[in-house]
Amino acid sequence: MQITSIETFLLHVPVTNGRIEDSTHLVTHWGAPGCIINTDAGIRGFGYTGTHGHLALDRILCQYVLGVYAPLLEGEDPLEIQRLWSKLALFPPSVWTGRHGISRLALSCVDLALWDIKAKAAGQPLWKLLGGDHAKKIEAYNTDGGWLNWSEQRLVDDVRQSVEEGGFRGVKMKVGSEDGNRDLARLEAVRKVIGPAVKLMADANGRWDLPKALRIGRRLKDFDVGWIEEPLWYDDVAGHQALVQSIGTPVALGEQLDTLDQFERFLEARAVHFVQPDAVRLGGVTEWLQVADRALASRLPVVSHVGDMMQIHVQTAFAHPASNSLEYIPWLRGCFVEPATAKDGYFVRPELPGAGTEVTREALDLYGKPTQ
Ligand code: 0YR
Ligand code: MG
Repeated sequence: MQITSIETFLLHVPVTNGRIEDSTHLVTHWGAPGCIINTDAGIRGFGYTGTHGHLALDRILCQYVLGVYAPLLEGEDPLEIQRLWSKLALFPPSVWTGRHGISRLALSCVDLALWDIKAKAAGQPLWKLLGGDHAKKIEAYNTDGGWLNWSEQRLVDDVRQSVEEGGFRGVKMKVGSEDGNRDLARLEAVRKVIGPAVKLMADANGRWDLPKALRIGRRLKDFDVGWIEEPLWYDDVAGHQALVQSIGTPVALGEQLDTLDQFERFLEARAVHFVQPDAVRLGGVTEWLQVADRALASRLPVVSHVGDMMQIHVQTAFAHPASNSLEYIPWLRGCFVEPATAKDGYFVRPELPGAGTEVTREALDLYGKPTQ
C-alpha cells in the first residue's frame, strides 16, 4: 500500500452551554484540527488532535501537517507506522523548531490516521488489532460537569443528574478557586449529594503552589476524593513528589505532558499514582502505548485524558491491560461515524473497522473552518 496524498480539516464545535471554565482555561469551542491520509488501496485514514479552538494556532497545526509532514509521507507504506513515526519525530530540520507542542500535536494527527488505515486494512476495530479484550469493562466517569464557573447549586444539580440519570459511577469536579475554602465547601456539597458509593475526583489544572496544595490536599480525604489531578504546575516533578509523600489522596497527572521522557521522570520519582496520557498530545497511539506499558511496569493505572473526546481512547482502553476507566466528555460525539458511547456507567465496545476517528461529511460541513 502507498500513501498518495494528505488533506487537512479543522472542526470547531461548541462546548456544553457555550462556555466552560476550569482554574486555568476558558473554552467556548473544542478545536479538532486533523488530516485525512489517502492511499492507493482506496482506504482513507482519519486523524486529529484536540485544542481550545484558537483559529490561528489550529491553522498553523494544519499547515505543519501539510507543509512539513506530508512530503515525508507521500509514496510511503502507511502500514510501517514505527518507521514513519521515527521519520517524522526525528526529522532533522525540526530538532530545534519542534519536538513539543504544535509539532507533537501534528505528529499525533498523522499517527492516528496511520493507525486508522492499519485497522481498516485489517478489517478490525483498533482495540482488536492491538490484541485487546472484548469482555473488558471500561468504567466511565463524567468530566463534563463540575466546572469552576458554575454556582454551587448548579454544580450539585448537575452531579445529581450525572449519577441518577446518566448512570455514572464517578464524577470529576474542578477545584483551584482563588479562595481554597470555596473548593472545600463545593467538595463537601458534592460528596453529600452523591453519597459514599460514587467516586469523586478533583482537578486543579495546575493552579496551586506547594503550600496551598498541602493545605487543601490534606483535607481531601475528608470527602473521600479518589485523586487530586494536576495539583501543581505541570512539569514540577519535585513538587509533586513532595506532595505525594505528604497527603493521603492519590495524585493524577499527564494531560500536559507530550513525551514518553516526561512521563518517565514522574514515574521514576514516584510522583504520580494515576497516569493520564493523551494520545493526541503525545505523538499519537504509538507513544500512548509506550507510556501505558511503562505505567503497567510500575503497576500503576492508566486513565487517559481525552483531548480527542474519547474516540481513540475508548480503543486504547479496550486494548491495554492498565486502562480500565475513562473520562466522559461528549462535545465531539456528533462528529463521528461511530461515536464513543457510555451506557449504564460503562463504555460501549466499538465494532467498526478502524480507529474510530472517521469524521462524517455532515460534521465537516456543519463545524468545518477553512484550514488557512
Ligand atoms: C478544558 N480534563 C481537563 C477542559 C480538561 C479541561 O481544556 O477540558 O478542564 O482538559 O483538565 O481533565
Ligand atoms: Mg484535567
